[in-house]
Amino acid sequence: QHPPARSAGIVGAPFSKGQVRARGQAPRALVRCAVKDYGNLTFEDMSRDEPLGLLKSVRAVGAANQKLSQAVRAVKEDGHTAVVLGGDHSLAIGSIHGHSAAVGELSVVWVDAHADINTPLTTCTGNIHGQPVSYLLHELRSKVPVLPNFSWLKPCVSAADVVFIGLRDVDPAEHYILKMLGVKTFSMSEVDQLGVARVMEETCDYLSARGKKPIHLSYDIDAIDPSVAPATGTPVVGGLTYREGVYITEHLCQTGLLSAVDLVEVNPLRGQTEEDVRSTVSTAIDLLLGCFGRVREGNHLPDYRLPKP
Ligand code: HAR
Ligand code: MN
Ligand code: MN
Ligand code: MN
Repeated sequence: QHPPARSAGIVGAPFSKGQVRARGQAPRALVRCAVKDYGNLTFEDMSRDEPLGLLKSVRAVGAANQKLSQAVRAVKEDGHTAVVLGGDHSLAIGSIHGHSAAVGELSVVWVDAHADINTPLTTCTGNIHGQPVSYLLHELRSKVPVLPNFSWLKPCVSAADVVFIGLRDVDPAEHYILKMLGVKTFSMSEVDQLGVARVMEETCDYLSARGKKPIHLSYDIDAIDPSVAPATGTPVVGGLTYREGVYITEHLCQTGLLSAVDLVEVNPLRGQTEEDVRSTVSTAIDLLLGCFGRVREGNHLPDYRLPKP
């Protein structure tokens, strides 16, 4: 039988070895709507996972993403919109790879304070959550060495099919790469200049000019201002407002092309207070609901009828 038009298939990926700070189990706290729940993936501990140069937890990140890729592919083959609840942003490697394995060429909208496009050779931190985009791009194939537990991964996204929104903490090497590849970016400066409505208009026009491909939204909660979403590993001042953040999801939903969503870097252990955690999680939930058709004017089901007196 065929799943309904806007069903979500949710995969929990409580994986945090793409970064170093304390880890939290965000995923289950986020789940709320009428969905097929594929459960949380479990990731075995790697006993021997020594750093490779600066690179941390390479084998664990590689194995976890291979598993996630298979899970996302299965969700797509069942006909759902895939939702991946992180976990850190390194899991976009498996999520986007699995999505592309199921449906082919993708448009990617990357909403983030960071560009996450360091290569293993340009990273200053060694954290793989700062690198996933470089692993996925055809254009960077020759710049990314083959890493242990990553031999399953083939680049599957073209630089011209990616749009970044919300950038405000970009490393020099990342800036160089973005310029070299001519990647479309809307930093917070452009959000200020154009307004979020025009940013989304231009994002969708730009992507659809290359064909109406399924959209993969990779949403890092740190794109949102830390006054609203503080419980995250690498908060950066000057982010999207709650309203701008939600608008992005509403706009992408109404394209009808939204095919998979990652919601990452929500980390309850990084909140200073209960209220920090609550506002971060509730913002993440509202972003997901926006992806699935909730609009602020209100919603009702098509068969709703007024009660008769
Ligand atoms: N650019 C830095 C690095 O490569 C920081 C990346 C950071 N954090 C994230 N990614 N949350 O979006 O490590
Ligand atoms: Mn990120
Ligand atoms: Mn980020
Ligand atoms: Mn549009």
